[in-house]
Amino acid sequence: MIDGQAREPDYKQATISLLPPAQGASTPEKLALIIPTLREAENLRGLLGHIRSVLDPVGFPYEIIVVDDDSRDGTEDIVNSISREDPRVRLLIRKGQRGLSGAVLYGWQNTDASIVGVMDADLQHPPELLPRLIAAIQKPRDLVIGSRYTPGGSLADWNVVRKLISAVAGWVTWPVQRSGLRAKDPMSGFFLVRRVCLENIPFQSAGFKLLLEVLVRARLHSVEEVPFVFGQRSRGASKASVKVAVDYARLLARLYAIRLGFRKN
Ligand SMILES: Nc1nc2c(ncn2[C@@H]2O[C@H](COP(=O)(O)OP(=O)(O)OP(=O)(O)O)[C@@H](O)[C@H]2O)c(=O)[nH]1
Ligand SMILES: [Mg+2]
Repeated sequence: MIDGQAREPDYKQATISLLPPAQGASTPEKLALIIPTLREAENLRGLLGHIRSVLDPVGFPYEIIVVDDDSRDGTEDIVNSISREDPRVRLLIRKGQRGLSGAVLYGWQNTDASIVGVMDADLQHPPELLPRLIAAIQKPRDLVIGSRYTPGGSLADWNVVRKLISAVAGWVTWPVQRSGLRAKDPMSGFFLVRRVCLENIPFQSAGFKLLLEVLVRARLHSVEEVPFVFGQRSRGASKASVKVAVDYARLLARLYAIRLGFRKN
């Protein structure tokens, strides 16, 4: 239990699947960009304005869905005031739950868009990259990743220890990733993917590293990485923790077991 109320998903059990559209229903060619938030009010107003100003000139239909885990820090007022003038900006509040991957999956479940994506709220993911990600997925590609490890990308001013941990956490995914679909930055939290590639696959709702599971398990035929520079968070406190590292180790173990045929899901 966190804050006496909110609950992390049970790692062993909790999975979330995206269902295909009901028979006869369509998935409009549209991007649904999820922004998972936990106490990010001080970053949010600036971020939402910034994303809209970057996406509007692109001319590709989009919606922005903030999935907040009941932060009670003013997030609701900020997003609702923007939603009133622009209904493409929506707020979903999860009560009594925690978890980054689960929040993103919940957002994806609550849209009919053909392309779904995610970016952090703390401005470590530059909105200016979004037009390049959209252009790349329209080539077409199944999955497009904002990448810190492809040439031109970097971790900017991170300290050496954090850079090393990040690099090692990426290297250990190499055997579990699929040949021809490997990404240099499988830990990125900034990516777009075609919804059809995800449908009916049970994804783990605990943890932070949904992209790795998408890379290993989604029905992908093409992956492209677009470089960006990952800076420091703008304001507010980091949500990364020891639990995030433990969940990551569990996810890796599970993906290795699936890859080696010891388990199905
Ligand atoms: N809804 C929801 N969002 C979360 C949760 N945990 C983290 N987030 C959001 O996920 C994004 C990434 O979290 P960060 O704290 O920035 O993690 P990080 O980028 O690895 O760490 P820093 O570099 O220290 O910022 C942010 O937008 C967070 O607000 C959660 O349990 N629920
Ligand atoms: Mg961050």
